[in-house]
Amino acid sequence: MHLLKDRGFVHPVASEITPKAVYLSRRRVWQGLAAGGAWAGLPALGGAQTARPGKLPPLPGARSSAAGATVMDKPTAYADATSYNNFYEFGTDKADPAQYAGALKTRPWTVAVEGEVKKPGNFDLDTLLKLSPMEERIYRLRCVEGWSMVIPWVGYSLSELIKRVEPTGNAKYLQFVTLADRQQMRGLASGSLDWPYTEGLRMDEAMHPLTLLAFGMYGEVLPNQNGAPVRMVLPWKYGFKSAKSIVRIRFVEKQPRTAWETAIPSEYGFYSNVNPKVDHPRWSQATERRIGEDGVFARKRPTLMFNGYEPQVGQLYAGMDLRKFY
Ligand SMILES: Nc1nc2c(c(=O)[nH]1)N[C@H]1C(S)=C(S)[C@@H](COP(=O)(O)O)O[C@H]1N2
Ligand SMILES: [Mo]
Repeated sequence: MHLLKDRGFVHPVASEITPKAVYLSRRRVWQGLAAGGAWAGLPALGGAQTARPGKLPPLPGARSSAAGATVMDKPTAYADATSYNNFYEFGTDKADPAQYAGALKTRPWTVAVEGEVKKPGNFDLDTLLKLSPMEERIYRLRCVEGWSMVIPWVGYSLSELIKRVEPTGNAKYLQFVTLADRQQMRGLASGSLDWPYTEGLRMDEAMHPLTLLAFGMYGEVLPNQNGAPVRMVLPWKYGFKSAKSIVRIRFVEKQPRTAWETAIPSEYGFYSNVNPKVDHPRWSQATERRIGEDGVFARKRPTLMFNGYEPQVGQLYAGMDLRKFY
């Protein structure tokens, strides 16, 4: 996949970040409201912490008790978080997902859970939504390109799902496979990655309480461009580990291939933990720019080890050479 580099599709350095205006067209808003009926069966959960943008059906969650789940930083504006995205299935420009992800049909939706588990199965979205109480978790998300956001996600720990399918002793890793449908995703026509987009985690990472299976953000269901109807959020890893629009979760014995590692192994590894001391081969990872803090005078923030979640996750990597396992 060297084509990727040659065509300039690979993550560029985000030297200038100018979030575009919100691209949610009137049509998208109406689609969202029309879809509201489908979400009406959800239990009403009180305690939402975030003011709703009023764009999509509500999906509130109670404030999470998971350690490290509440960040004091100010959340990124909804308009920015939903208009500056990486979702290559809809194009490689940051504005493409907001413009084109309206074509994604998020209902009906099924996630196949298979492989080294005693209870494999196809989980439809309604089943997943009711599997565990919804929690709101404010997480930092640091993209490998050098920008970051702070987003109030809604979901629950992936461990809740993992426990229910009862992994066998051979289950050492998880692979996440996301939707690849040419009818709905115009970006698939370009060879920017080997589709479907895949990601992976070691079992202990997948079981960590911070590892979130997310269905919503800002108190509402996920906008399509942010990975509707269900995605991962791994706050201590670079953003590309957080796979969007998941259709399959595979429990496997060997470390699975991932889309970015396959495309450019010299630049993207399996672990991809946020680490200010390990530079990307083409740029430094020591600092980051927070989306929404624009302009020439906007200060760059120092990037924190494990994106600031070191107290929670550092132990997972004790004794590992993080230069080697990047
Ligand atoms: N299926 C899929 N998931 C994906 C991507 C993608 O291109 N396809 N991009 C990743 C990258 S590089 C980032 S930074 C985050 C961005 O998530 P956000 O748009 O919700 O901020 O999604 C990740 N998940
Ligand atoms: Mo990213």
